[in-house]
Amino acid sequence: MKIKSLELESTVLDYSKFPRSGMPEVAVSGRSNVGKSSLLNTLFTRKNIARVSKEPGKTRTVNFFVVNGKFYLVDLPGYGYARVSKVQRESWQRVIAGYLRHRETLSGVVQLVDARHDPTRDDLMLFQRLIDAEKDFLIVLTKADKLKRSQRASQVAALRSYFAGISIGPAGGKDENGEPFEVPFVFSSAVTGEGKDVIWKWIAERI
Ligand SMILES: Nc1nc2c(ncn2[C@@H]2O[C@H](COP(=O)(O)OP(=O)(O)O)[C@@H](O)[C@H]2O)c(=O)[nH]1
Ligand SMILES: [Mg+2]
Repeated sequence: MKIKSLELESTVLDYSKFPRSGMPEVAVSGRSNVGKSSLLNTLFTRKNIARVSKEPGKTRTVNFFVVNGKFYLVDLPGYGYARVSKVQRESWQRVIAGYLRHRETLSGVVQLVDARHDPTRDDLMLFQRLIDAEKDFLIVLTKADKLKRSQRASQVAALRSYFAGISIGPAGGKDENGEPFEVPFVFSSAVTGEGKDVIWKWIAERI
């Protein structure tokens, strides 16, 4: 996708203040420090559109970027930051659950997982919520530049085991019945730019 214009339309905390323009949106979600800001900068080919932070867990707002005047790319707050209290964690879970369930204009979620680690408990809870809400999602395995080929394969195997009974495979590929995978994934790197085109293609297909 060619980015002709990009505008941060609003920064909101509260679901009731989410934009009501009716434009379709794709959200980007992941735990703190997963590389979300770096990925957004890569997607937008700009340095520091989304702040790359050494202090995870600070951003609690939801940022609505209008892309090409046509759709929103929604930057959700990072979750799972260790120093966040149980109450804050649960409040975040509630906001996200409500958002996934009730936001009609939400047509897909780009869900980031650190490729070097197993999904966290919060990641798994989010997968479940996405499946329950019947939202399309793309799993983006971040920081892939830090992985060897063999590590990639075992990461994919681990992911498969979490989605028993659900077809999962590389974004753009087909399952044994010739259908697109129910849960597509892609490796990405903010260092090499890997994954960028696949992610944009997936987004473009949802809006
Ligand atoms: N090697 C490598 N490091 C990355 C990548 N993406 C992010 N990082 C680093 O991971 C840390 C957290 O990144 P950031 O984008 O702020 O994560 P966020 O909290 O999810 O927004 C920073 O030190 C980044 O430089 C990547 O693709 N490869
Ligand atoms: Mg960030």
